[in-house]
Amino acid sequence: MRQLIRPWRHVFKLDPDRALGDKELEAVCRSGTDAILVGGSTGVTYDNTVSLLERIRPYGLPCALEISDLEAAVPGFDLYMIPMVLNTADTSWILGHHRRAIERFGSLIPWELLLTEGYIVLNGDSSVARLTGADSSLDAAGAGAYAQIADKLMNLPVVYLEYSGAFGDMEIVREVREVVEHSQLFYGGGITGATEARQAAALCDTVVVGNIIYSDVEQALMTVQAVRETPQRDWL
Ligand code: 1GP
Repeated sequence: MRQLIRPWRHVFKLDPDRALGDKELEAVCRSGTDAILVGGSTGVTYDNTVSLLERIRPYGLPCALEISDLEAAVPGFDLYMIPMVLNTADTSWILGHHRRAIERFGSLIPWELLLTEGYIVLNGDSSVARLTGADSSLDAAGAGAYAQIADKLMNLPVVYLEYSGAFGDMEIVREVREVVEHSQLFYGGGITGATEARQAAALCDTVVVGNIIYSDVEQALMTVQAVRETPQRDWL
């Protein structure tokens, strides 16, 4: 599964709990993005996840489910991304929900389709920060330390810098870039057009675009080309 996501430079994240018209969904799926990630912090259910998957499937691009609620573990995705929030004191978001999932689903879990994401939640005003009790007041050294825990101690395939809803501090992102050697570095948060998309793409392996799809799909579509045109710099 690491190989499947390796080439992903641009990903659209779709929230099953938010309405998106057929025309807009088609534009997103035909935009040239590398993959669709389905996920959200609240209101994600089995039924709304199934119905979104059914609408995306005809377009034939890779489709991953980011599991944030056990009730919404829907079969049929290409890949399952399992968040572990590293910067929270609430261990249920690191191990607790994961333990419950394994106790509940046991041998039904398709381990070969799972990838773990080491989440570092950096926007204190976001739903994900409130939900998980994340300590978002980290400076660059703190974020970099968590990133190295994911990259070097835990050997996680993905480090996810999550600024959901607000464009991040690129100095923090840059410092994290410099210390992450093996994990694929995802950035998500507040990308509303080409300019932010380019900045994030220069520093990160994979750029995730969410909210703007729902408020200005044309701007969202511009981010695909912007990411494509941006070379990843050689940071190390
Ligand atoms: C959210 O990282 C993604 O989980 C994308 O963030 O919705 O702010 O684009 P936005």
